[in-house]
Amino acid sequence: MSKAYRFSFGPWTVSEGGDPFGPPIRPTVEFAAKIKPLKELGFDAVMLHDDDAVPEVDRKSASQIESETKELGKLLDGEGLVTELAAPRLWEDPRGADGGYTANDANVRQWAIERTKRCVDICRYLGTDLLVLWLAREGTYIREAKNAVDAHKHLIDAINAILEHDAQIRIAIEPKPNEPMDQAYIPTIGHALALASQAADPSRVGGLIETAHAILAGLDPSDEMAFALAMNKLWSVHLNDQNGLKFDQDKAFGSTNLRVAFNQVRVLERAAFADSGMVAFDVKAMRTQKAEVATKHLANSRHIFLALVEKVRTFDPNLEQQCITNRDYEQLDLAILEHLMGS
Ligand code: 3MF
Ligand code: MG
Repeated sequence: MSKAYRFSFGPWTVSEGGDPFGPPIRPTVEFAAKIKPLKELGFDAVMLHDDDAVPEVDRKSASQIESETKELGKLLDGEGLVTELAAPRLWEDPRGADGGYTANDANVRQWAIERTKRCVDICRYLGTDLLVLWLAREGTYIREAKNAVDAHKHLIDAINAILEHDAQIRIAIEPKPNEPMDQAYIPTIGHALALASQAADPSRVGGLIETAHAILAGLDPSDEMAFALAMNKLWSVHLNDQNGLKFDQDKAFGSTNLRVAFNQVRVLERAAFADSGMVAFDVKAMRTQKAEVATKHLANSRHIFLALVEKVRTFDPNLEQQCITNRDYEQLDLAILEHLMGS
């Protein structure tokens, strides 16, 4: 029997509702107020960006980073929360306009690595060994802007510098095929794990799969997860939903396609993912949602996840085996649909 699922929360998922066509519509919630209701909502851990932990992290001394991070650690402790992971937010800094690790400017590449080392230190002070790299601007708007072969080598150099900085740190690459860039360099988990295999210590480089990112790549998220699981490289998940090929919607888990959600839960459940990893929801409240109820997307995602765990556990294994033995996948298809509909 696998352990109970543990859920992790990113403060950016409680947001003000701004979009490219309209300003924020809900007031900003301070970090401490965001994490306050988490336990009640059934969350166990937080995911942080480096500048959530230490604002203006680039301008702080090593000792300031240590003391500010440890202060945050106490706040989290007080709420009974642990830190799942931290991630360097390179994409919001003007220096990272052309990417960080793959920027054409060598000084920018150096800055990106130095800032990431600070994030590794933050991980250590918060008691986690997991650093996530979402390679936001590591790509191009036009192919001619960068030498793509060099860019991939720069990514390996950056990974090696991070690994060398701390002998314990593990890097989970979060692939995404586009947005903000027209084309990102590491669009799928296959790309991420190929990169991992070239690192100085491949055992410390793995992946994080986000539902919407896989769908944007035209792939099935459960198969992306299965690929990583087969290689013991699925170190976290960002569950959400996505209605086709458009901007990254970060809809509540299961909102668009319950069957695709079921299959993600099924692959995690069958691999006993709960024994080693946490489940996070990278979800966004609809812009229409009023401030008082702007955490429902998180609570609802967790609710649907747990309901689907039950659906996975209660699907008749004999019926499944019979259909597979008879190669009667039409029957299997119907049985799954009926099970999901509760009929
Ligand atoms: C973007 C994302 C990011 C990452 C986050 C964690 C802001 O599409 O998914 O969310 O998940 O930066 O590292
Ligand atoms: Mg994500």
